[in-house]
Amino acid sequence: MSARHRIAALAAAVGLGAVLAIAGTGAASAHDALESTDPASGATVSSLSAVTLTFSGDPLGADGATVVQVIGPDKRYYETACPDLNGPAVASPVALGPAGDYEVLWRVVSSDGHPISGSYAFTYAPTGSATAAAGSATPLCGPAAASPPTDVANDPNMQTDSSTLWIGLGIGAVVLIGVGVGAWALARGRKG
Ligand SMILES: [Cu+2]
Repeated sequence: MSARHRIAALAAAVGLGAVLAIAGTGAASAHDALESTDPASGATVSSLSAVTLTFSGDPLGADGATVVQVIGPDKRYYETACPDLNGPAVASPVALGPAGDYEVLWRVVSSDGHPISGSYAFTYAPTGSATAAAGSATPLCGPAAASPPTDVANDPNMQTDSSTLWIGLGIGAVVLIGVGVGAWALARGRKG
C-alpha cells in the first residue's frame, strides 16, 4: 500500500470521526433551549411580580419536574408559589425582598424527556417605599440542595447540559483513533 493509500485511509477515518462527533452534537441540540427570560439576564427592575422563562419547545410538566427558585442577595428564596407551566412558558410568581442581585435557578424537563437546567441573574433596584418581602429560608418548590451552577451563571445560552455533546465527541475521538490505528496496521501488514 502506498503512502497515498495510507493518507486516503487516514482521511476516511478522520471523516468518520467527524460525522460521529457531529451526530453526538445533534443529539444534544435536540434539547429545548431557553429562548428568553423576563426579566432578562443582567436587567435591572424596579418592581417584579413574576419571573417568566420561555423555551424553544414545550417542557414536560411531570410532578416536581419544573423548578424555579429566585434567590435574593441575602440567600433567601423569593418565589411565592410553585412555577406554572403554560406551553413553552414557565412562570413563577415572586415578591422580592432587599435591593440587590437576584439569581434565578431553573430546571425543566425538555420536550425530548431530558432534564435541563440553568441559572441567570438580574438586579432589583426598588424606587420609593417598596415593601421588602421576607422571603423564605428554603425554596418553596424543588430540592433545597439545588446549588447554583456557578460556571453557567449569568449566561442564559449555557443552560443545556453538555454531557451528551462530550459523550458524542468522546465516542467520535475513540472511533477515529481506532480506525486510524487499524488503517495504519493494515497498511503496514500489506506492505510487509
Ligand atoms: Cu435531549
